[in-house]
This record gives sequence, structure tokens and C-alpha cells, in this order.
Amino acid sequence: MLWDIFCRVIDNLGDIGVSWRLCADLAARGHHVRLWVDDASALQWMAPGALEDNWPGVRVLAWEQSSDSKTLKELALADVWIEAFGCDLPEPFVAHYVQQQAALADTAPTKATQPVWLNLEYLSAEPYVERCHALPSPVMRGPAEGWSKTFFYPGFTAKTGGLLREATLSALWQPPDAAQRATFFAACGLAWQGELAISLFCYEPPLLQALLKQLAASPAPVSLLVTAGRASAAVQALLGAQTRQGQLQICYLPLLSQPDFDQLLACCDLNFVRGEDSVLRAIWAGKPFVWHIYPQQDLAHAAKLEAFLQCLQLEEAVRRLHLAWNGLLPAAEQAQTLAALQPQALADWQPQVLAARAHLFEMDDLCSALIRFVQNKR
Ligand code: TRH
Repeated sequence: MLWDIFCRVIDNLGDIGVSWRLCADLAARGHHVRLWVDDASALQWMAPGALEDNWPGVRVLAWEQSSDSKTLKELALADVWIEAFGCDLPEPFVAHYVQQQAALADTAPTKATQPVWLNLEYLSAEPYVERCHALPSPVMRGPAEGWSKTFFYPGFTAKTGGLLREATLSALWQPPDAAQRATFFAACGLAWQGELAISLFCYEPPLLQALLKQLAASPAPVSLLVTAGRASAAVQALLGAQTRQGQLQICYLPLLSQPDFDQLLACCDLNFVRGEDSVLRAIWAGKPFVWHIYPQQDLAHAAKLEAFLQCLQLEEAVRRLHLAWNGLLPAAEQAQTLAALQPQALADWQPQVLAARAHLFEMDDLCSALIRFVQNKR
């Protein structure tokens, strides 16, 4: 099928990151996808080749082009429209489709057949997701008045749209061995000697300074691989140009492609991640992880975090560490939660992540759920 996926980049990397993974996954399953995006710049490093039209099955187009009649005339009409995260489709794009479809069917625009029109929502483990998933919503105005969109909610249960998980990911997936880890780390600029390796992808967590202090005072060496952007800036704001402190060695990473980012998580013993896409990748990596959830002004993220922790059934010490990392515990109680990072605690923690991963693998993935939904609708 031919899919038009629309994405507006609000801030950070999650919107384009999720949209791109979906495009690539659909393409890998033999579909054709056009990704319309208002800022594609991150794809340069996230998905090398995508912007050069070098990705089989996916074509990246600028958002403005979707209002350009000359561009639209040259394109085939899609079977599916996806507006990612509530971005509304441009009216000229919708109007073009309505007219073309009506002309093809030799009918009035109001009678034209609509594509399957989906609004793909943000990932959450909260109970409303099951209630709202797959609900239709009538289009009340504009050229497609009278048509209908469907809300499609990714989620952690069988009653939701499921999770992004490429067909190539397997439940029996084994983590990289020591030689593969050393090779990957060397390419990142780290001469890894078998020490504890921790990745850091975060905003500006209140516990960062305490974490760095604890790692510096570890009984054994630790390498912290700090992702490019806000995480690097946050660490540099605390350590300046220093890349070594006590047992702690810092390795600042360049911007990685998504496959390399995923490989980073698989190679590390512990991953600090942020946003919905990387937390999911941390689960698939099967290593202990701490989620820095995207903060919202009305504290809506607190309920979202609790629902996630409950859904994964992580033990209390891990739950409290998550609350502390996100600034959701009283300041006096925060630092002590870092005890959950002791080597024995990490060893006890990993099977919990593997159990959660195994459980989630029993569900259909998002892409399969989308394809099935569209096929049924047509
Ligand atoms: O960047 P994020 O914080 O995105 C957030 C959230 O998705 C949030 O819900 C949304 O509302 C907000 O953006 C606007 O974190 P997230 O979701 O984990 O996305 C990061 C993406 O960046 C992910 O696809 C992995 C990718 N990435 C790389 O490919 N290479 C890198 O080097 C890094 C650091 C990230």
C-alpha cells in the first residue's frame, strides 16, 4: 500500500524519530511511504541516505510541498494517511485528494472514497489508551467534511495499537558479546577494557550531579557514554572540560544513526534514556534502564511515568530511582535512590527488564496492527 505520513517537529528528536522508524518499518515490509515533514534535518544523521532518496520504499518530502499543486499532480493518491501526534493535514493536500478521487470515480466530491485516515498518538501505558484506541472521529469541516479519522494509540496491551518493533527484532535476541562491544565502543572513541559501560541520554535531570559523584567514587572503573546535544551540555555544565574523575571516564558521543543508537543501548550495561522512542529501545535492548520522561507543565508526566512503571512491574527500588531521576521525590530522598545502581542491584534488575520484554513480545507490533487495521477498513 501507499502511505502518506505527516510529521511536525515540535522540539527534541522524538517526533521525527518515531515517524522515521514507522516509515522504515513499513518500507521493510514492502509498503511505499511518503514522509512529509516540516524539519527533516535530523534525518541527515538519524537515517543516512533518507534525504538523498536513497532509502528503498521511503521518500522524504518537505511539508510545504504538500500544498503545492504542481507537486501533488505528479503523485499517486495514497491508500492511507497518518497524521503523527495530532498534526493536522494541510487543507490543500486534502482538497487535492478529494477532487482527484471524485474525478476518478466520476462522482461529486462529497461522495469520493476516502483513504484510511489515522491520527497516530503518543505512546503511554495509561488506562485511557485502551479506551480511546481505534475510536473514530468525524471530520467536521474543510474539503473532507463528512469523512472520518481514527485515533490510533500505540500501547503496552493487546487492546492498544502495540509497540514499534521491527520484524527483524526477535524475542530470542542475544546481546552483543565482549568482542562486539569492544568494536562498537572503539568506533565511538572509547578504548573499552571491560569496565561497566553506561549510556546517558537525558534532559537536565536534578540527580545528574549526584550520579556523576557516585560513579566517580565507584570501587571499579566506569565509562559513561554521553549522547550528543542536551545530555552532553548538561554533563559539561557540571564537569567543564574534564573527562575523568576518580573511577569515572566520560566519552562524549557524536550524533548516532538510529541503528547505532540502538546498538549503543545493547552494548551498555545500563542505559539512561529519555522520551518515548528511546525508552522503548531500552526495553528491546534488555538492559536495566532509567527513563527521563518528557516533562509537561501540568505534571501530566508523573501519572504517565507511574503507569509505565506499573505496567513493566519493575521493583520498588527501581521505581523510586525513576521518581528521583525525574525530580518527583522530595529532594532529601533523591540521592539515596542511586543505591539501585550498585552492581548486585543491576544484576537483579536485568531479569525484570527481560521478563517485561518477553511479555511485550507476545503482543502484535504497531506496524502489523496498523496494516491489519487498514486492510480491514478497506
Ligand atoms: O528526543 P526526545 O526527548 O523526544 C521527545 C519525546 O518523544 C516526547 O514525547 C516528545 O513530545 C518530545 O520529544 C517533543 O526522546 P525520544 O522520544 O527518545 O527520541 C529520541 C530519538 O533520537 C530516538 O529515535 C533515538 C534518536 N537518536 C539517535 O538516533 N541518535 C542519537 O545520537 C540520539 C542521541 C538519539
